[in-house]
Amino acid sequence: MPDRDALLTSLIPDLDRHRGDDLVVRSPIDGKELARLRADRPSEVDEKIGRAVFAFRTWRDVPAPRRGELVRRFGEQLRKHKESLATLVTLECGKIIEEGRGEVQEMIDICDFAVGLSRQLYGLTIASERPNHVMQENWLPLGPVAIISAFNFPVAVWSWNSALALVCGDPCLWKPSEKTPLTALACQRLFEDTASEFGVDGNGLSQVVLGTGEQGAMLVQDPRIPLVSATGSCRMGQAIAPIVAARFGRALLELGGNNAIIVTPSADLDVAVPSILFGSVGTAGQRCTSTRRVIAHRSIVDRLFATLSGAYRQIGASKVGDPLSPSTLVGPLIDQAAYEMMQTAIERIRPEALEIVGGDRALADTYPDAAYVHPCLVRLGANSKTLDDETFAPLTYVIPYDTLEEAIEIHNSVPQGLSSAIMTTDLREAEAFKRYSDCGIANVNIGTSGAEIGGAFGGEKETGGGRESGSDSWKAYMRRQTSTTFFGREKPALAQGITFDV
Ligand code: UN1
Repeated sequence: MPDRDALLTSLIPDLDRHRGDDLVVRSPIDGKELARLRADRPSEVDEKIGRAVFAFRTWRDVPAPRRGELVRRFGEQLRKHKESLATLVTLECGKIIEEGRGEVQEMIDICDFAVGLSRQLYGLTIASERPNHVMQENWLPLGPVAIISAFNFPVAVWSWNSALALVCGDPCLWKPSEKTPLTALACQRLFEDTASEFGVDGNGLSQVVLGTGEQGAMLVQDPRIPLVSATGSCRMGQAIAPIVAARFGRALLELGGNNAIIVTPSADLDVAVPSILFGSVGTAGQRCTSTRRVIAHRSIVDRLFATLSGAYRQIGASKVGDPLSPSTLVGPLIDQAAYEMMQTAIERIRPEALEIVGGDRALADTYPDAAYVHPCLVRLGANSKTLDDETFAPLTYVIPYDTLEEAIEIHNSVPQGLSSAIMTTDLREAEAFKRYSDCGIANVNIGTSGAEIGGAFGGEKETGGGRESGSDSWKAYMRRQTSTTFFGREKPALAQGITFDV
């Protein structure tokens, strides 16, 4: 067990500046208090937005590759502090240390990606219909970006946004989850140190706004912020989207998932089972990409359920525990409320369940103030009611199917559309699935969680439609300008062949 105070003061030397009584931060490992912090007052949020607007005026004129250099150096800092930051991630959000390291690695990877991108913010050259005209597309910095992040990826999702926003020329305002503000302060500190060595005011380019929904709402409402990138529940997205739309801002939404894996008769179960287990019980089922449903062909569902339930029992018996211990695979839920939501979901499905494995509280004697659970696997019949809700916990339903069409119909029947997977060795099934899955992510022989940063990340339907991280997601952080230049000496022609002789 690391010395918690020593870890906090080494990563956040100015922690005292943030102390107060508004936010009580507890470690989900044992429910013990880590710190009490002060939330930003409305006037302070306003001031921070003003500072971001001011920083934008100079940052947008710094050449993009130079902006990339700052992000490169930030990536170096992250490499240097990977172990301590990963430990703080584990301490504050409860994911196992191996995944804490993975989360910081994801930050390093997106920094590398953004550095390369800083020399590739390409626009098009478009053929003009008029003689001696050049038409081109320019991608220009957008302005301050608000990043609202969730507890489960307390730092990686911020970095997907901030690394891209910074190379695109946009300062960032970060409102972390009230459950994980310490990791945000640690990242801010590393960023400010990097920025001051680089010779810019890091406190304008990136700022943390501490608080709850109230402070988040101020960012959402403010017309000085052209882009709000928010990760959280569908309910949160439904509240944010109309407010941003009413002021003609852009919202980039990463909301709930209800992800499924289809397992076909041709699947290699040695490939399928580990993917299902990581997706279902990894991160204690608290990823937006976690596997919530396994839709298995009737011919294999008995065998699959037997194998999975054996693994669930084994994990429940010996692999649930302190996430800092290297042998643990399932850490605690974030808090008691998450535990209660899981129990409510289990009670709701119980009348229809053919079999339920796990789901009860674990380690209650050792950690009376924390919420550890035995991961839960529920076997259902073919005609179970639609499982519309995302339960943010290790709770997975196994559902049988007869035809692939039916499997895809069950798969697409939920309101969310984030991640999906099929386990098959049949090329036809794989291609049909990619075509008809309605999700932003559709994997073959890979589970639903654990996406690489290089692809665009996000989903359709109630997941919100946003794409962040890789591919061309950077375009959300810039404004597109079409520019036509006439360089001839003759009288310029009008488009569409119009004559307008005076
Ligand atoms: C999230 O849970 O909000 O694909 C993000 C994954 C991770 C990111 C999850 N790279 O599971």
